[in-house]
Amino acid sequence: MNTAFIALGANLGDPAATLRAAFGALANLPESRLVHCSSLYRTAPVGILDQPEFVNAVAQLATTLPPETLLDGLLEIEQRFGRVRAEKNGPRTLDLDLLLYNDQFVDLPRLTLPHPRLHLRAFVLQPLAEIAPDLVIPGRGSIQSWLPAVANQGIVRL
Ligand code: PH2
Ligand code: MG
Ligand code: MG
Repeated sequence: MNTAFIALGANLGDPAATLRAAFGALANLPESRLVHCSSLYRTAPVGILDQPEFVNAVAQLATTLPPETLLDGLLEIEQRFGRVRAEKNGPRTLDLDLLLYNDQFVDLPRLTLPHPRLHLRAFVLQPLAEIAPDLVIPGRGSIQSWLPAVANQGIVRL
């Protein structure tokens, strides 16, 4: 069994309802079991600031799917939830990002692990630390050591 962490984000439609339904879709991925779901968090947009607030969360999966097959499954779920890829970093009905897969490093055109910006974003670090407080981010160190640096980013647990 492998451990994968997935970031969920949405800021169009009913983001909280979408994320709850997306947890269900993750639970139904083949060869996979949903182990933990974080709380939902209301978060200020990062990058493009002129867009609605996000709701974010993180899920932990136990899976025998290899990383790229899991990624295909995540993209398929995004499509099912009506994702349209318009502006990069712009509004979306559902974004599912593979954050970590065991302690593996992956450097492929369509998949970088660990996710290259996960340690800089409160909307990922806080929900991740909620479900995996003892996590060590490969190449970066303990999740606890990165939390203070993002304490000024607007994020509220729902
Ligand atoms: N996702 C982005 C860009 N900015 N900001 C917040 N708060 N939450 C997100 O999920 C998010 C973002 C690109 O994927
Ligand atoms: Mg993203
Ligand atoms: Mg994405």
